[in-house]
Amino acid sequence: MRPANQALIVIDIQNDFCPGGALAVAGGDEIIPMVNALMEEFQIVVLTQDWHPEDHSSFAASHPGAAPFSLIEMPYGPQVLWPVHCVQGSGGAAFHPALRTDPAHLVIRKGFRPQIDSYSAFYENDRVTPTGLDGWLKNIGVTAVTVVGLATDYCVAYSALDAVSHGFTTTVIEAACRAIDLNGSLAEARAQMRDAGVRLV
Ligand code: VGL
Ligand code: ZN
Repeated sequence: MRPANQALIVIDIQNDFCPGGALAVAGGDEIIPMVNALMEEFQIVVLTQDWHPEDHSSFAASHPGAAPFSLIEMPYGPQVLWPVHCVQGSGGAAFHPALRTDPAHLVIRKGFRPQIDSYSAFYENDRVTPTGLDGWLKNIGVTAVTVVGLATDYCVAYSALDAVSHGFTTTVIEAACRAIDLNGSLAEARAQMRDAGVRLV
């Protein structure tokens, strides 16, 4: 068992990010046995769940004429337009049925504000609107986090970068993650994490 100051953060292992889902990450479901086993090792386990209203501004369908995976400029900066995914209450937004959810102590839902996307478990994409996770972890004495899940180059990377910048000793277990890898996004995310002091193992 890991010490009580270490938390496991499991990012977005939802049907829509697994094969057959609306924004499927190749091999997304392959990590589930490893993640289930990791949850047994940690005394604090947090799950995140991407949780969008049906007309969310990160969906290409909300922007007439825009193609999925194109980029637009939002008030907070560039934003990839995604296929409709993880709509609140839909089957696609549910956790993958093979993922054990009973070991979780907290489920953070993110991306529920219509005008802002939220990749990180800590902050929305405007980089200032918090989810509350930083305070929750610090309040219970967590100083180190291990991040796993989907997708390595978006929600996992953004979460790990926020964790390390907020003072948590941060590790990403790459074998327990899978990437979208859009236009070199995986290499860029790995370099950014490394430069920021995230341990990639
Ligand atoms: C994610 C794109 C859009 C993720 C979520 O979980 O990495 N990516 N929403
Ligand atoms: Zn999303």
